[in-house]
Amino acid sequence: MPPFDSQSRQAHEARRARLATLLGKRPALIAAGLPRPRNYAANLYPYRASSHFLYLFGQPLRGAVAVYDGAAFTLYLPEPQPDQALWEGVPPSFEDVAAATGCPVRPLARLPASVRGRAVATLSAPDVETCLEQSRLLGREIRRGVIDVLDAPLADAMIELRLHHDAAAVAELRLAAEATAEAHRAGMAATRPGRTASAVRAAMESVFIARGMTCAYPSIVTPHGEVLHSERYDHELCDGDLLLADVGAETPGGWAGDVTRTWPVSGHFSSTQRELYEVVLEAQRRAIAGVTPGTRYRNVHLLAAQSLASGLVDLGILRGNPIELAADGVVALLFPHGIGHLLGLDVHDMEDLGDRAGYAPGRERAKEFGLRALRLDRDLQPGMAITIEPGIYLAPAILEDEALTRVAGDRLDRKRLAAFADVRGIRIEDDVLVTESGREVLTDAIPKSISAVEAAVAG
Ligand SMILES: [Mn+2]
Repeated sequence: MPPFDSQSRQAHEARRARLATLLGKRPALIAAGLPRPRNYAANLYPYRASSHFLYLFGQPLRGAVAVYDGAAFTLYLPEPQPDQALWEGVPPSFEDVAAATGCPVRPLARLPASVRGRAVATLSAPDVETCLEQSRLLGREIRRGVIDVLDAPLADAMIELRLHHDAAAVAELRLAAEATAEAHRAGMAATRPGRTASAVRAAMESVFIARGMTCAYPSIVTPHGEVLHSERYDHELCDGDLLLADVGAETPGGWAGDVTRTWPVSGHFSSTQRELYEVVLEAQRRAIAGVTPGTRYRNVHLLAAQSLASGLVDLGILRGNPIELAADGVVALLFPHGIGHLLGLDVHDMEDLGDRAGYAPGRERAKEFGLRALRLDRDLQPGMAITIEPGIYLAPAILEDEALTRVAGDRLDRKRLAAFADVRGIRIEDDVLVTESGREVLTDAIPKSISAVEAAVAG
């Protein structure tokens, strides 16, 4: 069990007290989740407790299950196995866990009796094995990705809590941002023509490992930025390539950073790369300036899309009115994803609860290409953490699709676009905390302007 100070304990006790207030007398079960096997039962993926559990208890207690009985929380833990100390070290005693968390601890075997005959809410896990365990403990079927009527008040209570970050959460996000910043600087400095993307990835992720952290999501480090979630690292980096790195730390407490930078392998942007980079950077600058309490997030997305449109019109790539180009989805052919998402214990925070978390009640995802990839549409409020990540991609998967590109008509100048062929994908992403007066960019320390990026690559 990682060290747990009394301040951290108090922060988690306060979160549980707030959840208890929101739930009232309605009982609930929160599972930390089971370890997941890789290829055979004894070879496991690194254990990651559920974010809801981490939010309330702060400790990745394998297989733990918390029960709120309508008045107080109890933690149920699997009994230590006879040879566990030999293979894994001495497990923390129930007394140790109770002292660290401030919550009474009982053996897991006693849980079913404690909830028998009661309608207990829970949140389904993202993996089937944990859902089956929840089903067994509660005596009703828990289906992956399904929020039953009984479970909805618990889901809504967790969303209400986790949507606005408390001081302890903001401190964790700052830790993640700091490590993420160091990783990006290390990645820039490690970039040279002739190296592979994996070498740059190693330089970046080693920063996390050295800090006892891990990656918040599979790193994207690729000269093929047009493949939005590429997990290939074998490309050799060539003079003239741009390298796109979307890499973020996860703190030992489970909190995420999520940053993208795009830099030239040679250390110098070509003139065409520079022009498109400046368009993305300006869109990001405007979108960040648009982050204020009360602003609807979808409008931040549209602001960025309009800014991209205006830059692309100036370069002769698009023709028309920027507001119409954004509204009609012409910009989406080059910027096919949303401007960002919630950030917290999950890199897409609370995406396990579906659009219930990201979309305000009464708002639904758009159907059209581009806007349908927007993961968040709430009015921004102080304490929310979000990402702002516009991009421009010359993606054959889109541009060669006749049906998708029909909307553009003659408003997309393909001949002019072809002049920018040394750009495949540019994305610039920062983590932003909404404050009372506006915003704070948590990842501001990472080189971003053309001159700062070029200097960082030169080392
Ligand atoms: Mn992101």
